[in-house]
Amino acid sequence: MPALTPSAITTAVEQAVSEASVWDFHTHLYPPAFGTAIGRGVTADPQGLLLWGIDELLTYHYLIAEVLREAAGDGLTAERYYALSKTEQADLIWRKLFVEATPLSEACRGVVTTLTKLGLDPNEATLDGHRRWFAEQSPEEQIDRTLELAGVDTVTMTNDLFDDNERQRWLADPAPLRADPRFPTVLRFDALVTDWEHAVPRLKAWGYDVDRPLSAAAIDEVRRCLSDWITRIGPVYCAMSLPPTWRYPSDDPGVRCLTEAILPVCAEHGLPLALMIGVTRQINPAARLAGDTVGSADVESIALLCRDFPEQRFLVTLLSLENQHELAVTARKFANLTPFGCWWFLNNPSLIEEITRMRLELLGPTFIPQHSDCRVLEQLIYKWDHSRRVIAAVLGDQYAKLAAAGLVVTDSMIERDVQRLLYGNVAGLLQKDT
Ligand code: REL
Ligand code: ZN
Repeated sequence: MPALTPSAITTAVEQAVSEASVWDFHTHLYPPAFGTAIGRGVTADPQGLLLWGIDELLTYHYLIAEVLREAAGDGLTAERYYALSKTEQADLIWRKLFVEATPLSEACRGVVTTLTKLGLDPNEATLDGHRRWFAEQSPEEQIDRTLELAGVDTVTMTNDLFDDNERQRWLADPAPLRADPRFPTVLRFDALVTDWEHAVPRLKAWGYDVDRPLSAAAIDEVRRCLSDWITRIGPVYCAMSLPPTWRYPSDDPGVRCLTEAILPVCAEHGLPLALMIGVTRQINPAARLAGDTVGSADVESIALLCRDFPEQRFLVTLLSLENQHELAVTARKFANLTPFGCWWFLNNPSLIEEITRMRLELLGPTFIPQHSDCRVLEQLIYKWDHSRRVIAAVLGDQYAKLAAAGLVVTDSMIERDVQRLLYGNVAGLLQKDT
């Protein structure tokens, strides 16, 4: 293949990145079998887990945090906001953040990108027309349309053992919940490691004979619980999020649960473990989901865990910007550690650019640049559109530097790398065909 010129490199990278299929490594999205509240032909399930449509897009917790700031001068408080109906909440957010103010933030711009790509006008003064359009779509066709527009092939779910609503659905009938191969499952169980005291009564109520001091018999019961759920939901990996205060090693029952129950079960089933570290939950409880914040994690704890469990594959994302360099360097030391995504407060173009550049320079193509963390289906459209542009710019610069250094940069080289970064690295780690 002929060497590409500098301007041909830019075009080739932009095209390859915009056209590549994505495996989204971490989302909070679900297929319609988990229930949904709206849509043509739907039996409305108000507790349904599939969130989609204009009201959900606007009441995303990122935008709730923003309207609470924007409208604080009008006397809006979290209590007053949550006392409104969902329709009223969405109307308020539209008016305050999109009509009376310019939607300058990344989360606001995301709504603009999403509506435009769906063929809807983001300049409307009210939401009536948008609501009518969404009500006419069936969830199935909206999933197909959204995945097509976003260029996303696979949407990894988060299936939380401690979520009563979701657990009941799995206990009732698991088959339809794991029937759509576009939505692989993930077993998530934060409380086992972050809140053992509260996990104990829950596990007991589910028929697992555990105790607070975590006796050897209780460890066996935690293992039995995890194995039962792995059999029931068939996850592609296990996952947990941890606070910035999390440390390893430690005598803490949560850490013992990790090393004596979770990691042995992951090993037995050949499952990777994802650690999402750096979230302090509910710093502002009144704001509910919008009330979580960020803190710096202890990267040495991750290094020691990777050292002590060399056969275990760890996928790690950290919430604070300050941790990113140390994480990338730690990944150079431990081949069983893969950094993934620019999580939550880092999912902004300026930060994605800095982090992706750093990871590429330190790790080459051996990381997962992004995951969407979407909670609302159509967010896939903007999150991947915005991230792809940044990833293409960073990659393009790196190829240009390589070409200037004397390497023959070709189309097939670019296509191979882009495929790895957006799909193949995830598929390889989860041991699926690429
Ligand atoms: O999976 C998590 O723990 C977090 O990503 C979520 O709790 C968070 O609310 C999410 O919406 C962030 O993007
Ligand atoms: Zn998440």
